[in-house]
Amino acid sequence: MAYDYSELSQHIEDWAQQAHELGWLKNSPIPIFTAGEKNLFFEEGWVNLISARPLIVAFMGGTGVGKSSLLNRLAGKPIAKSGVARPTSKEVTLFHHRDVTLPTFPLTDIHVESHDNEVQKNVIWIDMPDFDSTNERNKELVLNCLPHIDVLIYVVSPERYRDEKAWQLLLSEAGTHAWLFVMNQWDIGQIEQADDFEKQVKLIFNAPLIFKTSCVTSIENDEFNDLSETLTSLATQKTIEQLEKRGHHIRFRALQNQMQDYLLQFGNEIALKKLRGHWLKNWNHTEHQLQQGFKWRFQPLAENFAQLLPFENKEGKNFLWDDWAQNRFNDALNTMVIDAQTLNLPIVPLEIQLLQLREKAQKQFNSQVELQTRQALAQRGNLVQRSFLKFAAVAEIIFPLTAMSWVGFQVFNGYYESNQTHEHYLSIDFAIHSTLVCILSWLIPFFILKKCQPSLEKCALRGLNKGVSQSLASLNHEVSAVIDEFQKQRITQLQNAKTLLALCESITKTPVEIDKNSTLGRMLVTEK
Ligand SMILES: Nc1nc2c(ncn2[C@@H]2O[C@H](COP(=O)(O)OP(=O)(O)OP(=O)(O)O)[C@@H](O)[C@H]2O)c(=O)[nH]1
Ligand SMILES: [Mg+2]
Repeated sequence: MAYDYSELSQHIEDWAQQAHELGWLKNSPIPIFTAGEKNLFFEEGWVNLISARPLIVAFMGGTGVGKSSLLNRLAGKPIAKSGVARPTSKEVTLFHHRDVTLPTFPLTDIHVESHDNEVQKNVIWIDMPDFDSTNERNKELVLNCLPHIDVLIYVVSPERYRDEKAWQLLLSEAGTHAWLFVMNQWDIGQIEQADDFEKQVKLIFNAPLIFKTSCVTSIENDEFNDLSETLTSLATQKTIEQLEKRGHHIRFRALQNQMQDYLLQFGNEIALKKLRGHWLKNWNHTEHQLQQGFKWRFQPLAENFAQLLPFENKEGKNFLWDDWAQNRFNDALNTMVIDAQTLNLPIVPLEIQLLQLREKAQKQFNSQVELQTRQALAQRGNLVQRSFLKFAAVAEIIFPLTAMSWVGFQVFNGYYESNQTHEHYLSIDFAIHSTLVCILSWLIPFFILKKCQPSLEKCALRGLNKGVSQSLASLNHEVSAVIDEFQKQRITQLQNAKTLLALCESITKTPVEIDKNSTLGRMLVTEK
């Protein structure tokens, strides 16, 4: 799929931005994403007679090597400040054909001059301030311009061809631009100096194009015209397209490298598995500690319940889960975060989710324990106990009634029989026994009910025990759910990152073909 650099870089930037905000990436997205496609030095839809966009060529190098003098020579008039004061140039001078429509520059310190030389129509020449002076603003100006330049002319003088700062810039930017080299002030140069400079440049470029020029005194072997012709001959649609394609390629590769760095920040599945294992161990210890720490408060709390006193303690705080318990829980969670860090997992998304859990732990724990205790009080005893007690309550009514009915029947029957047989009516023994049967049939179930009914205090104790165990288990469950969510988010982020990386790779896998023996090829560092 053909993909526009700015479109993909925007996707990556958006993705990296949200991933950074959610804590998955340590640093905010690198500036390469925001470099954008828009060139600083010409308007995209400019109206003129030129078919291709102009080639943007800039002089760079240490102070006093003659960059401004070279541009002035090209212009045939002193358009850029040149002099003995160091550094001389503090602004960018832009020299262009009048047909080229220039944009409104976002940068200040840009001085613009135009010409009507048809030969130079397709080239925009730029004189930049020095890169090695003490003036930081100059350096910043150069760095701002760099991404928008096609060809950099590295200017040195016989005296200053080993300039460290300019050389470092060349090293870091070698792969991203096309380069030409100029040894200016050749009127005062020695052949050994030129050879030494060439040797130095060949450390980076296979067959560099080096021109020797003199801007003050005219000399026989001056190569200024060759330099100018080389550049004007390069300002064709084909070269510009090749350079642009290569530029995209390089930037996609930079995006790709950045994405690969990002992927490393997500940790791996094995680390996540280990994190779960560490948490379980850690929690077993904390859970035991918490249970031990709560126990001493069970008895006074159960007594409070038995007397139907309010649930809160004197300070009005909820019972059981106090600062001590919160600190133990926080310690356990902190240990997990440290473990995650040691296992190279991103900790911020984990911390964000754990924060909610830390905040709600007290409320959740206390309300769960309270509910369990209330339920235990409402339904005293276990199922067997409760069924037996129900039976005893029914028996307390049924048994005496049955006994009384039986005694009544015996009394009636005895009276009837004694009338028939004229024998004694019921004996004293019967009266005593039947009274006893009636009393016992009520007394036994009553006694069972009285003795077997669990006390409120006992029920409260049972409820507290059960509530604490259940609430701690549910806290553990919630932490596991946080790890699950963390894993889920990690997979989603990783999938998005891998899709974007695959897009970068699909673009960078075919290198831009430029003949390395051509003029342009000699100006480029071979892509690795
Ligand atoms: N001998 C000799 N002197 C030169 C040549 N080119 C430039 N100069 C002198 O070198 C000095 C510095 O020239 P500039 O063109 O201002 O140098 P620059 O590289 O633009 O310097 P900055 O703007 O400070 O970065 C001036 O005095 C020029 O006259 C040359 O070819 N030969
Ligand atoms: Mg200058």
